[in-house]
Amino acid sequence: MSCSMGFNEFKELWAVLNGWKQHFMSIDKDMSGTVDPQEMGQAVSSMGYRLSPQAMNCIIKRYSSNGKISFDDYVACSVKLRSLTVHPMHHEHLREASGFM
Ligand SMILES: [Ca+2]
Repeated sequence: MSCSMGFNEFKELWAVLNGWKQHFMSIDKDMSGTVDPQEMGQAVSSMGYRLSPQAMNCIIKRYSSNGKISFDDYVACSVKLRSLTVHPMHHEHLREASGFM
């Protein structure tokens, strides 16, 4: 595996990050620069995820500091959600996953 990143890969990554940044800004309704649990809940459902309030709480606890989610945490959280939902049994999986997140 190559460790160097080509320009095209960089461009792709940049586009992905930019998309996340746009999304992050769009869910930060009060433009505070952080996403609070309520904003995150709306964001998660707008991404098409259906999480129980318990699972949502776990995610917020894991990824926020003082109840606020920064952009970095938001990206980490999105990646986590994505990695959980590629599993074909993702509903079961999410329920289980909420135990360790
Ligand atoms: Ca906010």
